[in-house]
Amino acid sequence: VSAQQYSYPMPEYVPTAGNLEARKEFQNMKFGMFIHWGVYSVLGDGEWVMHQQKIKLDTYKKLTKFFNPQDFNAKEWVQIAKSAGMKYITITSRHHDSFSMFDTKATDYDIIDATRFNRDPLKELAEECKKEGIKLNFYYSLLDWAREDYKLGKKGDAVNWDNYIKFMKTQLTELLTNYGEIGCIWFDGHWDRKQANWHYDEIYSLIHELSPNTLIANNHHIQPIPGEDIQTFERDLPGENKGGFSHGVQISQLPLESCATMAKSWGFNINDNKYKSTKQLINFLVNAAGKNGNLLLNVGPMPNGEIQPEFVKTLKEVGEWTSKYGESIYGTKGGVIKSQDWGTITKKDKTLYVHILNPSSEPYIFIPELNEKIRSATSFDGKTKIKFKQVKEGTFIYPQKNLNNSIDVIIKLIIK
Ligand code: JFZ
Repeated sequence: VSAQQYSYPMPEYVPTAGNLEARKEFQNMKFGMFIHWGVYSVLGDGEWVMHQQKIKLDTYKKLTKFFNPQDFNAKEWVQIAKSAGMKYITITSRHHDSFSMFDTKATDYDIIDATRFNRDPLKELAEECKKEGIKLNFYYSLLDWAREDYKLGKKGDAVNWDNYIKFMKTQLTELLTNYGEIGCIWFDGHWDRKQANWHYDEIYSLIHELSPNTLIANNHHIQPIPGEDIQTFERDLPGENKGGFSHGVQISQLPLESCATMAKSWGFNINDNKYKSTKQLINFLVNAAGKNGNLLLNVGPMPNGEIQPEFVKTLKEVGEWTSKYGESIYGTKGGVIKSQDWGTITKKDKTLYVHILNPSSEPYIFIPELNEKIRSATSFDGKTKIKFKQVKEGTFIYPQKNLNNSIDVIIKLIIK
């Protein structure tokens, strides 16, 4: 299979100056928190539970009666994200199950009308994020398991498609007018109807007209479509296709973002204990930065509204690392070299940060094709000089043993 393209014309898109600036800001942030939270969280079996357990809509709707997340506290979530070193939050406003996690007039199947919780968590998050300088983004599903107007008719035709598109436009307008400035709308579900006309021309231009600096991402696993501002990679580093979703997809000139889970599941899953270690997650963050991409790292809060303690603990450890070594991540650029067995490089102005994630058994590491003249090589804190040798083919670095750090040995190179 190769990457499938959309089959309808899209108008050329000229991003505004503000949008281009927002893209830069987005790239500099490097690290965000993804949040999958909805009525599915009640069952503790991931966000696909309705589909996977073949739960009928009427039955599934009963979950709204048990969804009363009294322990939800926007302040706590934002603090957890912030102290991990995350600069933005992307939360599910409406997932495939069709349930809206915000106050919407477009349907009654939403958190205000259908639960006794009677609070709008997106509003509370928006206010808290604004206070704390965290950007807020909304995930929005194109795919829908509940709405009549999404369903196909007997002949496999979309009977009421225009109505569905109109519904989405109404909701997107709400999301972009009632919650302050939104960093990004993050679409997902395109892959459910690859040949459908999603009317991206209308949807994207609506978003860019309402809020030109809001970036558009779409987890569609094909080449970016005109109108998009970010290219996403699911469970994957840009260009790797380890997730198996993006076969044949080329890295574009757009800002790049990888999304990944802390365990296996996106939505809360009570049996999921395949927790990634702190070291694995930092590896992912560093490798994404080395490829000029962001990491959007997911948590699936519990039905009571809390983020599970295992995640909180790991994120705290990630935060200890980012607070010490963040200089080598935030605001850097990648793409200096291809990833090496030992690690990767990030760059800021005249400084190269050599990230040795897997120390070699040799007393040196080799950086191929690094020919820029190096003026100095030191440990991350600048206190220890590091030996290096530049040859035609690249640069040898001889890190001392005592720099050993079980996560990432960072060597600073100052180039001319
Ligand atoms: C999608 C969602 O289905 C999932 O629930 C989560 O929100 C994730 C971030 O994005 O994951 C996908 C995307 C594509 C496929 C499967 C799951 N696919 O193409 O089979």
